[in-house]
This record gives sequence, C-alpha cells and structure tokens, in this order.
Amino acid sequence: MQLEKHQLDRHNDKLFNGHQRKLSFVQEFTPECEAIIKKLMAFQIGIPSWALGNGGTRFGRFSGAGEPRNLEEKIEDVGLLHALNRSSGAISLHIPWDSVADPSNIRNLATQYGLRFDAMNSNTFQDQKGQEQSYKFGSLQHTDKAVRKQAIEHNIEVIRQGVALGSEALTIWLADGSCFPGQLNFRNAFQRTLESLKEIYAALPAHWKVFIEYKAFEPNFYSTTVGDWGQSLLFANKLGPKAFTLVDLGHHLPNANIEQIVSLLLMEEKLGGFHFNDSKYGDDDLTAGSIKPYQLFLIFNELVEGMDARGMDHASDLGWMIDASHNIKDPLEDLMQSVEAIMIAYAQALSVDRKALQLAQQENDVVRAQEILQQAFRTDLRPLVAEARFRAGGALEPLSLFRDLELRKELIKERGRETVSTGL
Ligand code: AFD
Ligand code: MN
Ligand code: MN
Repeated sequence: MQLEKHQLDRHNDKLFNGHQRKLSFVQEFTPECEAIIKKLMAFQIGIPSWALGNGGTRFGRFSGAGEPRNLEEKIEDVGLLHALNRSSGAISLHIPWDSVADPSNIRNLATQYGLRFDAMNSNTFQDQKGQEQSYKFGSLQHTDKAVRKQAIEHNIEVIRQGVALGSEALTIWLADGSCFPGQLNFRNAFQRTLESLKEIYAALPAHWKVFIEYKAFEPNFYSTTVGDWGQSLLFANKLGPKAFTLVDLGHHLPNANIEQIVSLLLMEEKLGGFHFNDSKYGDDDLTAGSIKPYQLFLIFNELVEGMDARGMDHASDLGWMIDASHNIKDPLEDLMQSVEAIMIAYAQALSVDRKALQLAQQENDVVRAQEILQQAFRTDLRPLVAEARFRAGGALEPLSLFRDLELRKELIKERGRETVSTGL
C-alpha cells in the first residue's frame, strides 16, 4: 500500500497553522534551530524486520491482524512508515527469517520505497528445520567443532545475502552461555568464540563492519559469553578495525550507566551501532522512550558530544536501529512512537549548550551542569521534529494520519486477519 500525496497534503494543510505557531515559539527561544532541523532530516533509523508483527512472550503470542506475510510486505510496511515520518529509511533483516531467493527484486522494491538495508542479523540461537547440528549448547562457543562450523557458515551466508542487498554490516547476537555453574569453562568458551568470530571476520568484504551485540542474560541465566560491553569490546579489539560493539539498550543489568558506556566506546572508536528500545526490568523490548525518556536523552547527549569530539557524521557513522517488538500495540504505531522518541531525544541533545556545559564541568559547578542538561530535556522540541518531517515530505502528525486513514484496516483487507509475521 502506498500513501498518496494528496492524503499527506490534506493532513498537513489542516495542521499547518497550528504547527507554525508552535514552531515560531520554539524558534524564538532555541538558537541553531535551522542546524538542528537539517540534522534531523538527515537522521534515519533502521526498522527491524522482526518488529512488524506482534512479538510474543514465552507465555504465548497474540497475533495482530494484517501482519506482513513475507519480506515484500515487510518492506511495504517500512515504506509506509517512512512515507509517514521520513525518518525510517532503512530496514534491518534477520536471516533465515528473511531469506530471499531473488535479492535483486527485493533490492529494487526497497529502492522504490526509498529504503536501504541496514545491518544484517544472523540467527544461531534457534534450530531451523532440517538443520544438522543443534545450538542447544551454544553456537560459536560450542565444544563440538562441527556445530561451530555450521554457525560460522551461517554467518558467512548472511554476509553473502547482505552483499546482494547492498547492506554493509553484520550484527552477531549470540545466545551462547551457560545455565548452570560448572557447565562451561569460561576461558575456553571465550577462546572458541573468538576463533569462530575470526573466521567470520575474514569473510567480511572490505567496506563491511561486524557488530558484536552483548546481552547480560537470557536465554542463558548463569553466564553469557558476550555478556557485557567489556566482553564485546575484548572481541572487537582482538578481531580488528572492522569489528565494533553494538549497544542494545535493553541488554544491561539494572541501573547500568549506559551513557557512560557509550561515551567510552566512542572514545575507543569501537561503538558501531545501536538497538533502541526501553525497559523496566530486562530485555523488555518496549517502545523507545516509553519508560525512561530522560535516560534516552542522556545517552544521546553523550552520543552527540562524543561523535562531535571525533568529527563523526551523526547520520552515517553509526548504525541506528530499533530492536523492539512486543505483544499489545499495533506494530506500526509502536514503531512510529519509537522513532518519534528517538528523534526528540536527538533534537534535545543537539540543543544542549555545550560550551556552557564544558565550563560548568571545568569549574565543578554541579548545579549549573544539571540545569543545562535539564533545560534541554524540558524544552519541548517536538515542533522541530515535525518541521524536519514536513520539509522531508512526511506528515506533521504521522500517528494521527495513520489512524485517520485507517491504514491498518486497509492492510487487513489486503492481507487478512490471521496473518503471522516471522520473528520471535
Ligand atoms: C535479542 C537481541 C537481538 C536479536 C534478537 C532476536 O536483542 O538483537 O537479534 O533478540 O530477535 O534479544
Ligand atoms: Mn538487539
Ligand atoms: Mn534484545
């Protein structure tokens, strides 16, 4: 389904005057509005193919209606999202869930919607039908060489599929670890994983990156072989310049200071990519910004500061992706909310008075430092995000347009009620 230009225009015309009033108010009090709008327009967030259907929990899955039935329809969904918000110009695929026979067709389809392929994700945490070796006791860490070989070959196959689609990165998230004390020799598991990763690394094309994603627990509950940013950084350092750490916001132990992690990884030139989501407890995969919007802002504050310190391009030097999927919201509405929360946090971070903050830090003026950050966080910059979207050809209020046009109903008409999208 394609959004028609006249539908967008009618929506924007209706809201235009109100938007202008809010925008001029922000412009009056926020210097550098134009620069912020330009950066927002360039900033694109990758949408995970596995978030377009309703995710389940281990207690079950409530399917939404009109879920995409195949990769073509997933691309259609992200295309729709991107047409509405103009900030979702990339899709991140998960193999084998999204394996395709004809990548050139898929590539063309994505181009039609203005989408590119973000990092490719491999899957060695599930056994697939007909698979020879089992990942029950791990994949790249496995004691049996045959299992490791199968997992390595799978990752190389994912690179191959990614190359055909024009992707430039591989994300490896391993479920490897142990559930009980004594099950694993930690050093040997690390070494075996490193050896396996080296083989995958050797298969990367010259301009490709590999992202090593860490996670503290689940599905293993005693140890995880890439359990935190330290372990991921060890692997990335040992592998070489094309290997980076990927930070998934939901993969830390409670109260971890993610903004500090991000800052140091950037300093070490080893931050590669991001998975945005929010959580109350663990890897909850809730909508970005729904639980801890201030933390999201603080993370962006460090990202902007750290990237600027190294002269990095905000839009293209890191992989920005969402990794959220849950049970009860319309997945497209959920993704619109996530993208909006990310854009707001980014805009607020761009508006921080950096010079004043540096001075306050230098003088140990703690109160002033807090005031500067909270001034940015408490300023409503939503009109800037809307303006960026509007200038890029999107909707002033994507969510209301999605609802006004009853787009989910249209998708149900096309695809039916009982559709189930692939993913967890
Ligand atoms: C995991 C990770 C990850 C992985 C996904 C599988 O966050 O990025 O690909 O879930 O759906 O928790
Ligand atoms: Mn993730
Ligand atoms: Mn996760």
